Amino acid sequence: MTMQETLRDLQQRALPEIQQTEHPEALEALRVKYLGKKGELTAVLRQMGSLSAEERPAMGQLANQVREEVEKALQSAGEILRAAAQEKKLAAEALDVTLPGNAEGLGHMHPLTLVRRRIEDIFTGLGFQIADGPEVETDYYNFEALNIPEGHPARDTQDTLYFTDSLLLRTQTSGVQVRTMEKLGHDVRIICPGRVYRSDAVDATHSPMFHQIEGLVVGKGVSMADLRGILELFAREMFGENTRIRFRPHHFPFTEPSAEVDVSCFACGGKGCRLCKGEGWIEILGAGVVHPHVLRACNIDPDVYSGYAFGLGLERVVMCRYGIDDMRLLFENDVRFLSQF
Ligand code: 2NM
Repeated sequence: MTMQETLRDLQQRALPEIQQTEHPEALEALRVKYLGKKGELTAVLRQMGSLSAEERPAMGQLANQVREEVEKALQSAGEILRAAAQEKKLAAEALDVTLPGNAEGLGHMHPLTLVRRRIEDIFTGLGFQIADGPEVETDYYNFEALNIPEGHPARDTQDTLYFTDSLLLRTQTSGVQVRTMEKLGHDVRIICPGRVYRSDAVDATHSPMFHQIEGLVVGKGVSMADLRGILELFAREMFGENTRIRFRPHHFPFTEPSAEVDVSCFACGGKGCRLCKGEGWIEILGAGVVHPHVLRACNIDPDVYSGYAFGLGLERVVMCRYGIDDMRLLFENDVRFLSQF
């Protein structure tokens, strides 16, 4: 073959080969094969030295034409391949923006939170402040200041979770009330919602952690009658305006006199039903007039000032209110249960 024929042959093979290429890598391989440093065109150009001075310009021109043709073919094949790849990618990523989205559930309050906030609303509406304090408490604030002396059964390690002899997980929120009386003196109107701990095994009615809301009012002339009035208002707000309350005598070390407080059953109105176990009444609170020893421990003169206090178990109120018969449901966080509230 003459050099001219070799060049034409090169072009004739290269162009269809380039046009049929389907992959960018194959296209690059063809560039190397035909135009690369060790490629076919370079090989032909190396032989130019053997031509005469007259032949050389025409051959040079032809070689340049062939190079241009091959480059143009590579260029346009490249563009076509890139466009096709883009098409394919767009098709694969196609997104119908008119489809409905996947709605994320917003979630809502846990029933314990719902009822706690309801109770907080009722008492703040009656002029109470909300107080809180440490869950790790000293034996002074959890027991001593509350007229529960050493050796009292309530201090038993079987009921109380101790860290050391004098440091424990609070078994009631009363420590917060003692701290508040120490700080504010004889003008106190608070409720203390919070977690409390007892050394109990888990069953349908017990949990080693549960929630209490305690209330405390201290002032001049504060009496059992005021306690009764406030609890009646609370019960009507919480359980309906026809709700009645009743006091039964009881004993607490930190109050004297003390009472357990029942509300008339809000399911049957007092006639007796499954919820109140035929009683017509449901016990939800403990309460009483703050013991003089407790006031004195807080530097409040019991001959001048008096107070009342009460406490309720939040889980119990939630269970009564929603007819839940197993406390474990409140702590297992099963969404199928929780989503009903
Ligand atoms: C209850 C029942 C009766 C109570 C007493 C006090 C304090 F600090 F004033 F002495 N705080 N909470 C109290 C009284 C709590 O829970 C069933």
